[in-house]
Amino acid sequence: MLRYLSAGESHGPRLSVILDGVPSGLTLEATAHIDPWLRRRQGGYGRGRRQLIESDHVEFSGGVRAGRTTGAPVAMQIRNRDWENWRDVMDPAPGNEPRKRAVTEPRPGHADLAGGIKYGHKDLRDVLERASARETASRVAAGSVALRLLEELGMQACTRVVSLGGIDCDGGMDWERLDDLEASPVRCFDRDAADAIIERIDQAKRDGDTLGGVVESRFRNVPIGLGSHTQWDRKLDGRLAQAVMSIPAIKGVEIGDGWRAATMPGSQVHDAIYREDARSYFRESNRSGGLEGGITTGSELVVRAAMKPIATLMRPLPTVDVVSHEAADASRERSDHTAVPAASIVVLAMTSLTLADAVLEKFGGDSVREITERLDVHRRYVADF
Ligand code: EPS
Repeated sequence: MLRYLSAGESHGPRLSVILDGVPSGLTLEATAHIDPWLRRRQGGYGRGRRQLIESDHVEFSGGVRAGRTTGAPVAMQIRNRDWENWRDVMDPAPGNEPRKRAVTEPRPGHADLAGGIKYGHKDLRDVLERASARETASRVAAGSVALRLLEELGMQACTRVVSLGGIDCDGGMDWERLDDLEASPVRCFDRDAADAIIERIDQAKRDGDTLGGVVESRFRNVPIGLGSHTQWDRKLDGRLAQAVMSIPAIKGVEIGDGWRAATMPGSQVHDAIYREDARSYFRESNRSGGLEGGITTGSELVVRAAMKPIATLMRPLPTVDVVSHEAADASRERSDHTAVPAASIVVLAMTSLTLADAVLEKFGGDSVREITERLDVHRRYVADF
């Protein structure tokens, strides 16, 4: 079982990540396998000035020796460079009252008010520092390790933006053009749509507004039989939805045709089954998104997520000051205008964690060697079934 935990505040000294259950013998190098994903998460058109300060990099503090995992928990740290500017505000030592840079005007759409009431904080910074999407850097660090394992076992992943600010930029999936996603400022294949999206982001910036969008993560060469139909909490579609829905600002998760399938007759939704000796079982469509009954079918796993616009508005919505109880403008923190391209990387991280967990559940193994052997046996079994 793969277990992930993180700690750390947006303007604290560092983020701490623990990933427990990583098998031994996995080649793992921060600069080669994790930092590139951290860099991608920091990017994308529409990010704010914070990303000019940060330069995310993972330092291992457990579980890795000489470029290989040992089977012990993988522990990682990511420094917040901005902490130097917040030492006084974030100091854990007693004192420091009245609070510097206290926040008392909750932002509609953020955790500020509900979290403040729940934990009893009138300085809402005690909530927002952890609710901040800075935390998603931890998810990407852990998810990159999970992805490394999936790739070692022969799977391939892709993540991209399919709409932003209401502009569709899907343009269809193309595994041959993954480099184009890296070059795209909004991580999509459709260049014309990308230009229109950039204009819309610039307009939102001028208006003091923010934008949401839809992202998609895919995996191919996924073994048949991950997850299970036998119990509600073992269904892989449910586990993926939980993992993705837990990402800040995600308000919807879709697998395969998702919402569209609800509008179509069954004959146009389900994927007919064929078999040829050379190919075993196969489908000519993949409207299920690679999952039937909570179990992987071997078709591409396709997960989409809808991200709402960021809650910090430079032209703020009305709110109420939690100390004076007077009407106020919601607080304005430096923030992003959109983080949809970044969210695509975070969705990939969370889906990778869930998928790697399901792989370990089915194929077990303390080492990559054991898992590979079991996977080979399984592939032969499927071919003959
Ligand atoms: C965030 C507000 C901004 C974002 C932050 C998420 O931070 P700051 O207030 O320091 O400018 O930059 O995201 C990150 C720091 C990150 O690395 O993604 C928020 O309120 O959620």
